[in-house]
Amino acid sequence: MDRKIFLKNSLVLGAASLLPTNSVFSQGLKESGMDKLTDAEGNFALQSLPYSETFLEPSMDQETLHLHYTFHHGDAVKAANKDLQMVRKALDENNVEVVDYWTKKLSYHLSSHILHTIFWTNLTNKKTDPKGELLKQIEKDFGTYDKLKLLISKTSKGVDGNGWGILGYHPSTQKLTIMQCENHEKLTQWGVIPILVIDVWEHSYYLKYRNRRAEFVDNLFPIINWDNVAERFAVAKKIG
Ligand code: MN3
Repeated sequence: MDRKIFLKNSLVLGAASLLPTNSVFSQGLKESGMDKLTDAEGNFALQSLPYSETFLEPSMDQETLHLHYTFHHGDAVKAANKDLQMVRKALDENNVEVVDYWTKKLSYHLSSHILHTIFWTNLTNKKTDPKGELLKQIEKDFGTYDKLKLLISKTSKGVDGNGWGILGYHPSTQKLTIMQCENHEKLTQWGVIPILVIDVWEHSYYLKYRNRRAEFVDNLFPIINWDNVAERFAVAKKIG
């Protein structure tokens, strides 16, 4: 697609109004406790964004959001389907020599799909703050909300190469924990359920912020949807 057509399409998309709040993302979260990652046939599927592409401006510009969602997240979904297919094909053909390669690819692409799906719902265009049970848990595990902010901000800014800053809840220990994820799948703590994820891959910010990752992370804080984080926290606690 040339740039002219891309911009025209983007404007049309950008003009679309905010989708209903009961989008498939939060619907899936509410009904099953899980984000909707697959379609009716069980294939990994990219769901619609829960808002228009201009909704997060100026913190996140429309062009970045369009490219990020459509191509970075979208292509990861396609690739995860292929990876899984290739593992099955290898088993069918009794060719287990290649499963090592496709298993690693699946881990990378499916983790990307999972984290991006959470990421879109973690953002909104108005300021919110943690309250209620979530705030109590934050104070128990980190002291204050400001200390948590400092920790997740520092962790996100400090990722080596591409990756994520993640706040998660660990049902087994009943604690919130901060993780610094490299790529999409490295440095996890098994069993932790991510409730807030911050994408610090260069594709998240390079068009608008260039090399200034720290500025991007700082500008993301005012648009974090703490209501969505609280909803995720409540679901994660039920699982525990
Ligand atoms: Mn990304």
